[in-house]
Amino acid sequence: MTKIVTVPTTPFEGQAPGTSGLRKKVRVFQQPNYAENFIQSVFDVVERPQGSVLVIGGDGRFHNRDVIQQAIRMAAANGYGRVLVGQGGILSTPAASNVIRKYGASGGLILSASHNPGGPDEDFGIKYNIANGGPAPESVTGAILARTKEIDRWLTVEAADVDLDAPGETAVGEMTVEVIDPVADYADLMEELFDFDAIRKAVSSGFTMRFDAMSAVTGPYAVEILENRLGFAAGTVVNGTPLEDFGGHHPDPNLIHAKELYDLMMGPDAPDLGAASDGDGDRNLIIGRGRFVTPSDSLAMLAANIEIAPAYRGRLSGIARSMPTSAAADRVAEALGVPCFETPTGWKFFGNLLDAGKVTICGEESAGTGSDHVREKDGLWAVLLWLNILAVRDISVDQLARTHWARFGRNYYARHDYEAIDSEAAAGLMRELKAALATLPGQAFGPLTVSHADSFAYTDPVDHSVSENQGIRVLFEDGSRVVFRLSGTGTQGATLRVYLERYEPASGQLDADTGVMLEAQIAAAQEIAGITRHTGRGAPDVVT
Ligand code: VG1
Ligand code: CO
Repeated sequence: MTKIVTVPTTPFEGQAPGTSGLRKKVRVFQQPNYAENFIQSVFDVVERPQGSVLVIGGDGRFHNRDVIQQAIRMAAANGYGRVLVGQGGILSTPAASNVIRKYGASGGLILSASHNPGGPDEDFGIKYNIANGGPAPESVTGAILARTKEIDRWLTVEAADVDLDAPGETAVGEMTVEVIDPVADYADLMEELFDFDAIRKAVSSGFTMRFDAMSAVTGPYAVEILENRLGFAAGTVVNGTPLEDFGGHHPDPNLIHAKELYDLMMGPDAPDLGAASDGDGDRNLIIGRGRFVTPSDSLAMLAANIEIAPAYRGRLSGIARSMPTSAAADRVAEALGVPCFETPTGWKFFGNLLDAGKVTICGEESAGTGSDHVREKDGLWAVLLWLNILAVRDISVDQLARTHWARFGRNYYARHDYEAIDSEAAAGLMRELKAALATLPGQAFGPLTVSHADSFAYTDPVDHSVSENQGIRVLFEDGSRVVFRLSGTGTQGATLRVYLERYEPASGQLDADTGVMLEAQIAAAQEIAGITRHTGRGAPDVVT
């Protein structure tokens, strides 16, 4: 029954699966054998007993259903016993992580390009998660990449498409495919973690919110949890129907792409809380009435208050943040007497720490926050934790932020992205920067003097694996810093990310303008890296 497709002349011309799996234009994925070779490479290298369970789901973007049908036939030919697939081909990234863990799957394929736009001319992506529910670690993605370079055949069975909209079981070859409710398990998990009664009470006393699902995957989850289970008014969730092209927008919950939400929250008709999530549901944006909370601050504020939520009471073991994320969380860890870990960018680096119980909450500056409840960052989880804290403390987002800064001080923070720049120019910039590292300490850039500069390398505290070249850090004597990194998730040219940070103690200016506070760091970054000289760009495309 197994059919072998040989592809001797079209070896996989992929890139290293980056921070989050493989991302390319849809047209690239539509080439004959392209997605198949990648999926087969995964099946060839990942550990799994014969007859294993595989989870498949995606964010509903264009091309989702086609790849799911092909992946199902290939799973059958590769000896899987059962595939669990979300109804309609839908599973948010955190929901997929939960399904993998809950049903003891050997892994899962998550089809998404996250916050990248969707549609026939836009982006698609495939990512493999391992049995703990988290993104495959570098040892696995490295093996997948090596396999893609030599693959010469993929296996499939001849079978009709499965009806992805009809819940229930179908046989495909010797394998069983079960179409599952994508929302129920996840919503139940959230109800176990948080004090839904307290939130419901706040809602009935007039607490209001808007959740912008950005026409991406979280719509059905948000409607079920926020409107049906927590009692928020119908219409609280906007853009709640997943669309194949996300309505033509970037499903990226930041101040640029969620501008409408931002404007609402800064205006006279703002509800108490504004929130949004990205294409695949793992990111979150939090805006209070008149108060935007940076993701780095959100991590620190959630960590400081996490024990308010029932499932976390008395069990904050540690905090982890990615290197470019601000050090706001470090101050909370210090005050609470728990360890703080600094990892490279990408959720896969949190997996071992979470599995070993070394940390309970983790986060990234790119709007990702999560905990040990799954092994992915989780957008709605962060929104619910905020809701739980605000409801129990009976406090506004703005008040909470001010109280936090008055205790811990404030880390002013911004990220400047230079998108779709020439790949060679970007590589040249990083190369030059790296070569100059040793000469930087002691040099002055305006009012700032460099105290330390390095290329970030990380040794995993659990398996001792080493990851090098994870970004250039330049620290200044006043404790501020700039960080330079090239994105691993773009699909066009290169994206340079410049991360800027400055700490202001509790006795300092706690309500100043971020752009003004970071002026010296912005100028220093330009001078140190020669951004304009290398890229021809005078200003960043996106500031978050
Ligand atoms: C970006 C973010 C990173 C995040 C990654 C995946 O990576 O900076 O923090 O983990 O996206 O997020 P990069 O390499 O482009 O900077 V998602 O929401 O795409 O799964
Ligand atoms: Co995402």
